[in-house]
Amino acid sequence: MFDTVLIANRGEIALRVLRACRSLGLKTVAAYSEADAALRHVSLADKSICIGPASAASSYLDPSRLLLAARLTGAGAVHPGYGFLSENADFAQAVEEAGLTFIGPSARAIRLMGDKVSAKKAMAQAGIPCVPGSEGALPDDAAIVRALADEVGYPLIVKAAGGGGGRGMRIVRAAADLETSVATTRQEAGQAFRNSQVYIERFLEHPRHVEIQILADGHGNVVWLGERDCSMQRRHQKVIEESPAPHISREAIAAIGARCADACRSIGYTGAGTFEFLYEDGHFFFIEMNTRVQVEHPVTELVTGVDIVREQIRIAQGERLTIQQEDIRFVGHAIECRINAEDARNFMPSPGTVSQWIAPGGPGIRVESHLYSGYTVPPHYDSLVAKLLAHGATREEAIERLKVALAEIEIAGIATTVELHRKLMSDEGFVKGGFDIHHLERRMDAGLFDDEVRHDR
Ligand code: MV4
Repeated sequence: MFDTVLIANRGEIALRVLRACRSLGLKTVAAYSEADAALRHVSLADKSICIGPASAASSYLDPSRLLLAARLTGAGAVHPGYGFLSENADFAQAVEEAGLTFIGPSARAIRLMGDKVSAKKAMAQAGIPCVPGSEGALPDDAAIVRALADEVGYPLIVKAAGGGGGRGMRIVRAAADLETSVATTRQEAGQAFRNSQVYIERFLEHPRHVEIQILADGHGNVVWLGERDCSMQRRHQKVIEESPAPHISREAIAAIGARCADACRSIGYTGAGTFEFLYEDGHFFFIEMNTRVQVEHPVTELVTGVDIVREQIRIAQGERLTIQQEDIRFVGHAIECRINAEDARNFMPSPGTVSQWIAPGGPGIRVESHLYSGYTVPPHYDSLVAKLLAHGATREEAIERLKVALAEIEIAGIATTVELHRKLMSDEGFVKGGFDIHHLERRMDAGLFDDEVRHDR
């Protein structure tokens, strides 16, 4: 079994993985790009190795460089974090074929879920409720497509089998637009994903995004760890996540959670996983499964007390889950604010040197960040620089704690989304809870930042 883990990622998640490794007595190797030598986890790791230039394509996205780094440093396992190669089935397979352990599901499971058509088929088969749709990829025959679309009804959404996370989709509101929309989505999908297969679903107009976290070991043990409401998003980028999802009954969550756990057992899934659902009018509709650890996993850690990254690594070691479903108690309410190095008004990236970083603290506060005073945020990668979480006995207490923390947090030298979060903590829709996936964009269009706009004039 492995005693050294290669961390094939950067930023806050690399630090999170390093901490989990240390808690298990494992050694770590930081594989970093030329732009990332100053990262916190690179200094903390037992070994570090530069894998290439700043460009992700020739560093964090290059399987051969990561495998070479593992070989040169004696690492026996690879943790991919999120993004980059975390959901690349070929990479997971290459890691296994090199005699190393991929800390994640099998390449087969990643491949199954990476193709959204096969994922939906497998889940429908396993008893998971899905958005009504074409039940498979669309054929080439225009008349058959027209008939399928009439059956599904309008508005509908055309999605690429190789897409996901908001990439490669197109809404169709009338039959007259069907043929061109399908053709264009197909064409774009062929270019972007080298897979021109597309499928259709009924388009839900005002859903919430509610996801279920699961953990599965290699001994047939599977637990569901409750849900996260990720409806507060803009341009498919989540901004705030929370658990429990406001105004959804615990019975409904327990029912869908148990179904997700059963589905994992039936397909032989192992590792951490997230079932993404759209929730509308009291019903859950499966859309995708994520086969990686997610940015927002600490929300679930706060309400369950389970260390998800530690469990991921233990599962990869062949160990059993440390918890059973009966042991899991959902305590209080947790909310995460994603803090990005961006101008909150237009979400333009704002890389640069952080002249001052002062992390907030206090009861129920958790901060996940690689920042330190003097650190320079490079322009080459995702702009997430910190996650601020609060846990409270109630949702109201979690919001109060976030307000206190957001008032004292200091990130000087770069623009961040801290001010957006300060405003959102007092936004009527957010405070009520249960808003849909379009709320934030609606709210920003309606002038959430009007004060600043006036100052600018
Ligand atoms: C949908 C939908 C409405 N109806 N599918 C966007 C991200 C990707 N995971 C799937 N997405 C959507 N699929 C049907 N049948 C609306 C969205 C959607 C969305 C979903 C979750 C979070 C934010 C979103 C923002 C816009 C659209």
